[in-house]
Amino acid sequence: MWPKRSDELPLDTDVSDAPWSGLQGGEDDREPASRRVNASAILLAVIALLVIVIGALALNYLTSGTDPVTLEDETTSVEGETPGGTETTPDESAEPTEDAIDYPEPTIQSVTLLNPQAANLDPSTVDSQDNPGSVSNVFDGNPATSWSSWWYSDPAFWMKDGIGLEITLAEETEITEVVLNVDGNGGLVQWRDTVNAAPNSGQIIAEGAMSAETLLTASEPVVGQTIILWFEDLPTANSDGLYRIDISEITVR
Ligand SMILES: [Ca+2]
Repeated sequence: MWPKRSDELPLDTDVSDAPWSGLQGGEDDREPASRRVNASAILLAVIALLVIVIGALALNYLTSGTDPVTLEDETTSVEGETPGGTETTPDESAEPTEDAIDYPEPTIQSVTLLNPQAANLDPSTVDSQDNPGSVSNVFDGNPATSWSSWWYSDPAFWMKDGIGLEITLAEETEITEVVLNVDGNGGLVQWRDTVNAAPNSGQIIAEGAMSAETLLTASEPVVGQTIILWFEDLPTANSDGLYRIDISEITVR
């Protein structure tokens, strides 16, 4: 049975192929093969093209797209943010810093007499000339206590150009005004931008004649911790009419 059927099957196939005519059947058999080959080749070509195109696009996108563009964008954006941030940061920090520092109220920590030419007048009295021991009375908060210089026969001193005071604040701050409560009138006091070693040099920040409330106002606020006053001419004391400096209080604003 099986061989017969197997014999019959090829016969049937032969018979079935035979009626379609051998050439046509052969062509029919070849056409699908060639179509299959062509289809597979086309598919392979299309896939290859797709792979190449996608790969090229991916490479272009990855190389040219991400690296420079993204980095440039990042760098430019970072740089753009950084300068902007730094610009805004100092502005923001400057505003808060000014607000944060807010320049504390000037508080006098000490006052020292500066008498650089005392030896010209009398070498033996350099340490006591113009009463340096009572200078602290000018910032004790008590208007009844005061510091007085020696009295001189000439309002322009004698044997020296003047005397000075060094006011040291508790901390650096913004200074706009120095107020001297003087028991006298006239003379000349200068607020100088200098150091205690050379109190009669440097730029003059403010100057004026003395009175009960002598105001030395800077044209622009000065940031610092030290104030140098230089008395170039003596006022006339109210108490006895002598050429002498008599200061009860100094206030720094
Ligand atoms: Ca006083």
